[in-house]
Amino acid sequence: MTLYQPFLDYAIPLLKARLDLAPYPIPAGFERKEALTGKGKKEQLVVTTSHAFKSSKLRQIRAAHVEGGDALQVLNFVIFPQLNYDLPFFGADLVTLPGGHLIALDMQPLFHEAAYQKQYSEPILPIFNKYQKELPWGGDFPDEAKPFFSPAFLWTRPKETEAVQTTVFEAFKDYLQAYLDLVEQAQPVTDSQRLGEILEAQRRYIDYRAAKDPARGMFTRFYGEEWTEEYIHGFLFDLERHIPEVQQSV
Ligand code: DBV
Repeated sequence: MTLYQPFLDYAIPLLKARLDLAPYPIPAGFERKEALTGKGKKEQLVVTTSHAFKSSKLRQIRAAHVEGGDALQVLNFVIFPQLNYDLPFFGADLVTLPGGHLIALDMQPLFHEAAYQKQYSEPILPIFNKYQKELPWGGDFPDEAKPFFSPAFLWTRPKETEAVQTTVFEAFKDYLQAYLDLVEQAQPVTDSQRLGEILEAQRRYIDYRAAKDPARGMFTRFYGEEWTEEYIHGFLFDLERHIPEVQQSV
């Protein structure tokens, strides 16, 4: 079973159609990684593949796709805008574990000012409202993560795999299309104070996600600590490694 491959098969051609898309380098050893887990009848191959692109307004568009049988499917898909745009991050965390499905979809804000919400969250609320009935609030999540989510945060734990294949897939398409609308409309920021605030907000978000990556335990078990830490800091949340060159291009 490959639950989330259709999501990628939808997203990548859409990005190509709507953006001036170019490849983003994936460090050696991270394009594809395999491990054999379990013993005897429980033996299971776990394959992680990485995908990455950029465009003139988006510094890094990247996906990590983990496939390890019916009880382990993950697609973590995040878009990091260039530092001279105040665009939110596109964040999708689509997770299937033995305990069930866990879905997070959002345009994760840099700021919480009223004007920012009006520009970047309000346009998404009709989509959020459309799905909220079928995909109800998923319950507790870490308090310290709350500042990183918008009022349109879709957070849900569907009981049925079919709901992931239908409703969640439709929601993912609508959120991604709406995000690309925001990207299309975005104008570069030139005010130096605002540029400083954007850098600070991007760092806050990315440093948090690298520090608290909920997949750290899983990756460490499969592929070891060294590979995992380098994957997190050198690919999944890599801004700190690229600060000199990204600042130059602003
Ligand atoms: N999550 C990631 C990356 C993943 C990934 C890069 C490549 O950020 C997968 C893989 N998320 C993943 C896995 C789990 C979760 C859980 C494997 C299950 C962990 C487990 O149960 O063992 C949203 N993802 C979660 C949870 C939340 C999110 C709230 C459950 C709570 C938790 O375990 O911490 N997405 C996540 C999050 C932010 C976000 C916290 C914060 C900004 O964007």
